[in-house]
Amino acid sequence: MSDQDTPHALARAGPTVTRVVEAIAETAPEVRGGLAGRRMYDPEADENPSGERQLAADLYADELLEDRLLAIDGVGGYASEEREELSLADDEGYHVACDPLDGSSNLKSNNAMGTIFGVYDAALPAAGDHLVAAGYVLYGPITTMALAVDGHASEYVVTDGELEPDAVDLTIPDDPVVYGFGGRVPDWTEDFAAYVDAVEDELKLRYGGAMIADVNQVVTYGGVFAYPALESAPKGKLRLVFEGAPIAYVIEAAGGASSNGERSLLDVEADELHQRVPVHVGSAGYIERLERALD
Ligand code: AHM
Ligand code: MG
Repeated sequence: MSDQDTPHALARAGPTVTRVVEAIAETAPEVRGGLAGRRMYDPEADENPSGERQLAADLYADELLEDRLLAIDGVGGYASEEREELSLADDEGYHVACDPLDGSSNLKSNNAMGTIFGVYDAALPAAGDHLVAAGYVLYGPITTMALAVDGHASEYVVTDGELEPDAVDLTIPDDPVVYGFGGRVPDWTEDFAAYVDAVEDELKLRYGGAMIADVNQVVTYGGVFAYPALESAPKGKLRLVFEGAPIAYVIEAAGGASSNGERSLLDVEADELHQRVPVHVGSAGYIERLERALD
């Protein structure tokens, strides 16, 4: 523990959530180590439930996580972006939602990617107010995990599948620096494009095409990330249960804010497991301005 008065995130977790987080950390080197030979589309695979082609690496990471997480006592279900249905171990217990390889299109160009997870105390689909912990592993030059539990966010280095004990407190800095917005510019709504005009005058662009890596820039330097509603896709691209809500949980614990354009992503109803949602997260002032701009 880095500071006795402010326990880091994992120290705030109960026993089952601790096992979930440790299992994801243990799986991280295997996921990373398995990427090199799995950069191609899986010839056997269909599309994922969102209609996207799956890489061999997407399926590999999904199967590893399902095995490890459902083996934990107290985990009742596993759901992922890569599978249509919830996998059930039991009728009771926490349900864990994962995006096993977020930003996997970056694998071809060898850029950063991540694994996102959310631990819900209700059967999925469930809204973000049922999250008891959430986080992400970032496969960058270093493997790190950002974890939020009980309103507190910490970053760990993952070494040989273990979380290094020296956690760094994650608090979004006061003076925002970076922005990154997804979707094709001509496909943005007029109101969002007007907001971007103002943001571009104030912040510098950092966009790499993997939400985890782009959000981690915002957590580190302050600023705003969005994958907004598009003219061609009014609900955007990202999925609420696997991506939007877990990221919002981390960002809000780090002192930032999240929005679907109207309200916190943690307050958006989850009607379907794979439903999409416009995602805007980052420094609170930028999210307030975004909501005013889209009003
Ligand atoms: P994925 O989970 O299938 O990889 O898709 C999500 C990714 C996000 O990481 C990223 O923000 C977005 O898709 C980028 O989309 P695009 O390549 O269409 O700009
Ligand atoms: Mg993703």
